[in-house]
Amino acid sequence: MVVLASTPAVDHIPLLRSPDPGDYFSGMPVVDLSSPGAPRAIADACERFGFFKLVNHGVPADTMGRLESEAVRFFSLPQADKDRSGPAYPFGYGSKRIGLNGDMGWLEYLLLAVDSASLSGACAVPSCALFRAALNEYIAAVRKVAVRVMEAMAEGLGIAAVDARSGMVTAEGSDQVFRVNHYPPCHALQGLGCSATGFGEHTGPQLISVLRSNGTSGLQIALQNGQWVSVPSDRDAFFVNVGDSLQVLTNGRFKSVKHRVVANSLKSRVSMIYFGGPAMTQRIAPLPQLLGAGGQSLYKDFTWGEYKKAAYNSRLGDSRLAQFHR
Ligand code: GA4
Repeated sequence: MVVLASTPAVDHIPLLRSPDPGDYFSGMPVVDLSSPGAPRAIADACERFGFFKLVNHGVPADTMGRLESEAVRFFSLPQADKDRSGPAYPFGYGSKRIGLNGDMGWLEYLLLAVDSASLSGACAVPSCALFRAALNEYIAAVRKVAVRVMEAMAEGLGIAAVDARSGMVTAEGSDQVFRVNHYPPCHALQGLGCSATGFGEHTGPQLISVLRSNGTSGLQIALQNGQWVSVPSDRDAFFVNVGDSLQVLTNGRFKSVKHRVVANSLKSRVSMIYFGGPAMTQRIAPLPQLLGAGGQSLYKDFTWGEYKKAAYNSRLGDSRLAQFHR
């Protein structure tokens, strides 16, 4: 019998306790981006959870729906066709293997480079014109949302947007990444009380991430007391995460939130995530306005390029910020 090294089975994937209805997070902060209270609500959620749900964000349902259908169509292609869009690193199609150091999850995905407002011209994946068009339309829209959210964060912290570098994610040479994930149902574990890990626990290295899913649940976040809670899914909303770099910019005031995805045993989950990172040479250090009385940064100085390199040398679940703590 020939065992293909490129198709690890579920026994290579770490397991998690299956979520039950009691795990649903009842305290989810929901921010209406069109409301005057949004900046304060965003800053408050980022301090308490590093995470919030965003509604009234202005991205048309069509833009979200088109990308979802194109992604479903892509992931339904024969495996050999999808593999032609691989490997995942630096950019392209990947399956089950996450990062470069042996992490595995019950998913397949596309990891894509974003250039100014759209997919990088240098990245030929995906080759389908309709999928590329849907991606570009969605990315341009979600990127605007990311900038509005960063501006609101600054306002909520009482800092002028220009000083808070909310433009970092759109600055010349900014390092933006987009990922489309497909978590197939893991039928093999149905009824066993455990589930396959879709994407293992981690914090995002970037400034922020903006996620949307098809409405199949699976996303969990860790509260500050370490308790894992399930995020009730909502296909019309975005879910915003604070990343490690934003935690540093705010000198620890905003919390980079640990999160993970549990694969469903019955339904497919599709998610699309925009990761806003700064330019490689950008220095990541606390904003002077947030240094407080002592004026001390909690972190050693580093550039985004240095942090990203350290991230790719780490395992998914490692605490990447720990090595930059003073
Ligand atoms: C987590 C956030 C983004 O999905 C990502 C991931 C990246 C990858 O999948 O290649 C990483 C992971 C993420 C953090 C640590 C490293 C890098 C896998 C991994 C083990 C695209 C990113 O930028 O960092």
